[in-house]
Amino acid sequence: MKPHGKDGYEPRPEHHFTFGLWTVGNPGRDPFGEPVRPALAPTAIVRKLAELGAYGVNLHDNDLVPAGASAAERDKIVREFKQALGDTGMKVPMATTNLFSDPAFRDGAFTSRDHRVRAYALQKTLAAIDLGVELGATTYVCWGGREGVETNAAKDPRTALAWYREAVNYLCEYVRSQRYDLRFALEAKPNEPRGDMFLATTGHMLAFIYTLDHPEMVGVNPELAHERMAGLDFSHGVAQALEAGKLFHIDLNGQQVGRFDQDLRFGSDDAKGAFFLVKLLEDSEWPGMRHFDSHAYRTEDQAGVWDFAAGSMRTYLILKDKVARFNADPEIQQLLAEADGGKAGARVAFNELRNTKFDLAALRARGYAYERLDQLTMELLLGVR
Ligand code: GCO
Ligand code: MN
Ligand code: MN
Repeated sequence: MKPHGKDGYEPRPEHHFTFGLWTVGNPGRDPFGEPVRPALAPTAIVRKLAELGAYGVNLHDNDLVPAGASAAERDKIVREFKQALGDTGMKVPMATTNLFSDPAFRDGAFTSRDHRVRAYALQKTLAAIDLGVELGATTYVCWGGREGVETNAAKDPRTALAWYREAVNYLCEYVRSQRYDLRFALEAKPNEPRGDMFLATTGHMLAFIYTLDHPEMVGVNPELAHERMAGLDFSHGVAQALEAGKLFHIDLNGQQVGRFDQDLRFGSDDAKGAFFLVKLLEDSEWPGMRHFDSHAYRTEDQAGVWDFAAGSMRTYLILKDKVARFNADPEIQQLLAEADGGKAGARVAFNELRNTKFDLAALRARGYAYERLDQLTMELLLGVR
């Protein structure tokens, strides 16, 4: 599996890799320190990512158009940005709104206790939806950065959920009224920046979606780091979304369990977890965007940021190649087939099942050889197989 290029791991647009303007544009500010890198112009980001082989860029409203820009300023910025997209062939598949930086959102946006803040959040989102659609986006991510609490004295979580639902319903109605070709992808996070966030995991989000007026318009945007922060197996949440036809988008990165939101380079922390995620996406032939929601270490200068971006895509492609090897590995495949205990028959009738005699002694005594299977997987990943 070495199609083109030097070693077959060179990203190309057809791989559908995307980055947020806010990811490679992250200046390295953290709660303890100032930015360490200068801000990059969105047009410069577009050109560099195109050169590296990405398919597109995603953005928050304010990543492109600064808050408070006049209509004329907005139009000029958008025109120049479109020019860069046109010159490079880069796409904007996803757009979103920043509903967390403005101090007005300190108690949440869609779930703020103050109804005026909830209305302002909707107004800001409608404008961001218009911008996204203008740039060609067909997916709209809702990440409720401030949708949570530090104290449950603040609000009844059922009321907060009702406000949240009302907001998403309103947005769906807007998209329908405008006849936009746009679907929503809800992104869960367990905590940070709020003490606890509502709809903490992809599973919570999935259940919530079916309580909406237009569940068909809404799916999820699971993020690796967020599920790992909750100590969960990311690929299980993604699998559930895939199975339900609700994986509308994905945020790839790296994260150690039990830490702050690290947003590490994809595959840099847990190569094995990343491998099984890529396996899931590739085996299911998921057609969506491979979006990296992560940023370079704060230690890096600009060159390090581009190393980070190139490395994210390269790791994905290396893991994709490993997946093909795993699937074609006769020993691995044989172990899997043996674990099945022969071929399963069709669903049995109740009476037939009632009368079936199982060799329980054998079932109780058998092993599954998963130690061997995992070792072979590790050897494949470590490059000796
Ligand atoms: C985070 C989130 C964000 C969102 C982004 C798009 O933890 O900061 O992951 O990066 O994905 O705001 O909605
Ligand atoms: Mn995140
Ligand atoms: Mn994210």
